[in-house]
Amino acid sequence: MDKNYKSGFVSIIGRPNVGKSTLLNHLIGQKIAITSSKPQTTRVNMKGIITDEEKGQIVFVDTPGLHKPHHLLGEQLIKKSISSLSDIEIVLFIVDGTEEVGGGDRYIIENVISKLNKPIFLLINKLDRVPKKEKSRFIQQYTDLFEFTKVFQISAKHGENIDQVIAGIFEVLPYGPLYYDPETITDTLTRDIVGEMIREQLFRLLGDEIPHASAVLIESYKDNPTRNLTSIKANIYVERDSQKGIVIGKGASKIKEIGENARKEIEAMIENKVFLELQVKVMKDWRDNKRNLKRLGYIVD
Ligand SMILES: Nc1nc2c(ncn2[C@@H]2O[C@H](COP(=O)(O)OP(=O)(O)OP(=O)(O)O)[C@@H](O)[C@H]2O)c(=O)[nH]1
Ligand SMILES: [Mg+2]
Repeated sequence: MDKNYKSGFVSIIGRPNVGKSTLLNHLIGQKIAITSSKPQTTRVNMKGIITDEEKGQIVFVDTPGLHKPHHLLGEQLIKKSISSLSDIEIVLFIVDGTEEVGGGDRYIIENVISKLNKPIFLLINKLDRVPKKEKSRFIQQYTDLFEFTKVFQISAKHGENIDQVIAGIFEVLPYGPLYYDPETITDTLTRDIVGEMIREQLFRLLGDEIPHASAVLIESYKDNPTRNLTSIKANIYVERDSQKGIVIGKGASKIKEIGENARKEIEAMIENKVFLELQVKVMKDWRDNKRNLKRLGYIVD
């Protein structure tokens, strides 16, 4: 290891739907975290790692959006986000630059960020959609509330000013070891990302309520190298019978569409042909049941 290497963990936090997972994917140049136009998409802390041969290594941690929880699930997600903030070097606090500062962001600044005593970078996202005349006014609103270490206006979706954020991180990071092999981009298992990709289609293809009441578990994942085929069986869990009917759709049309879209995403990621079998099951009120949350992997002992 080069003694001039810098390294460390960097958490990405913010309200739901501000673009945290989109940013993570852009940072590592590959899609590993799922995204959607609906809030509360992310349910896991997912690491994305970049290694610069000369400068060092940054381990980013994408987190669930901070919100007021209405279920045990939400409480657990917020715990996860907050737990990502110990043992890290820098926080990237992302906000939606198309809106004025709101109660949610104020709450996070007052109750989370200002208690951390770590370098906090403010990333004002969705720059591509901010009217020119509003840009400086919105920045002012945030910088009036807190003294951020650095402030960037970015577009996570279009990759604007992301290189500057990375350069800013390397300025602040301490010298340190490589935590992961230089080729590693995440420590999340492929099969877990596959489960997320199925869940992403639920967020994209179903209304507002059902995606939040859904979970996915991979039942089996088998590579068949002689046939260049990966066979995957997954269960989609919903909370009620009526939701099951909607996920399946008329003549199974919805579940077919979900399966086809997810299969294409998975094939692109693993670079192999995929046979995907989906089943929809009811797990009653799983979002408020500790045992079920454990079973689904949302509570880890
Ligand atoms: N126009 C525009 N849209 C963006 C940008 N970044 C993200 N989005 C969109 O914002 C929505 C939310 O993005 P996500 O990355 O899922 O947001 P998130 O913060 O991870 O959300 P949660 O996981 O729910 O907390 C998606 O529809 C993205 O395409 C951006 O720079 N510009
Ligand atoms: Mg997310």
